[in-house]
Amino acid sequence: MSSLTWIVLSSVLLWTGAETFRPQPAAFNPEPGLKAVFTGDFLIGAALNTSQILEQDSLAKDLIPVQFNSVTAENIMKCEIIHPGWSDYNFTLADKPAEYAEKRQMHFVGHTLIWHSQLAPFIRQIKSPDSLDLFMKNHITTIASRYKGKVDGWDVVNEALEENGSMRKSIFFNLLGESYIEKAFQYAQAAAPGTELYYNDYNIEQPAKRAGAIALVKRLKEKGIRIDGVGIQGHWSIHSLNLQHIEESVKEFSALGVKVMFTELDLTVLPNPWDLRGADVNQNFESNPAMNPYPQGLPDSVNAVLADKYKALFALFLKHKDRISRVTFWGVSDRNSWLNNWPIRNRTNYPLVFDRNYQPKPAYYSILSLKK
Ligand code: 9MR
Repeated sequence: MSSLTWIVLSSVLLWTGAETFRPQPAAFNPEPGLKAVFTGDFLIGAALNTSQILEQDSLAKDLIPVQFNSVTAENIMKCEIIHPGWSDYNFTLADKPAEYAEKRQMHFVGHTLIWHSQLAPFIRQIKSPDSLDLFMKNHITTIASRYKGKVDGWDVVNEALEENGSMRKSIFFNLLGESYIEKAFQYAQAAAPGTELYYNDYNIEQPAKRAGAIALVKRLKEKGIRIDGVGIQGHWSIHSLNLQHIEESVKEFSALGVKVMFTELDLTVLPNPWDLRGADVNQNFESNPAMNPYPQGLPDSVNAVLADKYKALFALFLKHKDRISRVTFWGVSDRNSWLNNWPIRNRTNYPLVFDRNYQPKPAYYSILSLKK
């Protein structure tokens, strides 16, 4: 092929937009990463999706072990995957996060044993308290025993409270009453005595729900049932981050003698549809461009607000580092965040500290700057 033909051919290919000719962004792997910078303060974790756990995502593969020292499986240890039928367990995928963490000697959080959501369909058919109790016992015993010595801490019960602090009317509560929480922790204790046991929920930094979580922890402790930590999920917004509530919660939970951890941290930058509800309940949020204002990229001004909020949050975490054992982000990069699809599908959100190409955002540097 003459050089002229080669030049013409490659120009045509480039002009037609063949992706393969575009250089991929280089992996970003600064040493030290977040985990090293916060060593001695608290663990820095991330929830990993399946392709990250299976190391099919090459940028993530390099970045995760440098930045994080704790992992949580975002979905693949949940009931619907791990326990699809009464006596049917499927560990093919669920074993992978344990292997991932073990290979890298990372702290590993089991998420989650008892949760009303992402349940296998057969559980909805259970009508008697005894059968549901037996399900809980089998489920927790089988799973917690399998990962004994591999899982460092279990989210034993997830999201058992309503916003007003009362018990959520889940299938577990409806059939077993609030004692299902005690049973869950007792079954977990019996199966994995050396593993930390947590209660995990969102919005429990807010006063009413916080009071419900405090009462729940106290009930367990009064009955001599072990609970080691409370996970405040931390799905927050740059528009309404309430540091005072968070600080009060850290103090009040740790005063109960449990570790406090932030287990699912992300900060949405997008408008919240519920704020607009009063105006028009029939509003079609899905097709409303006002609800997805940054499809092409986050303006610098909003990126700066995100960085400021993360900085203030981590400054608070550092202030209470003696009470906080772990801070886990709910995802690694903006590309895979669940917040691109909730509460409205197909939006472009920017809630994490790594962008869609796993490059650090101003928020990443703002967090690191606290330790300089
Ligand atoms: O991030 C998870 C998302 O991929 C799932 O579709 C969703 C299903 O309910 O669960 C998300 O993770 C949730 C976590 O397990 C518990 N706390 C709230 C999280 C965000 O919904």
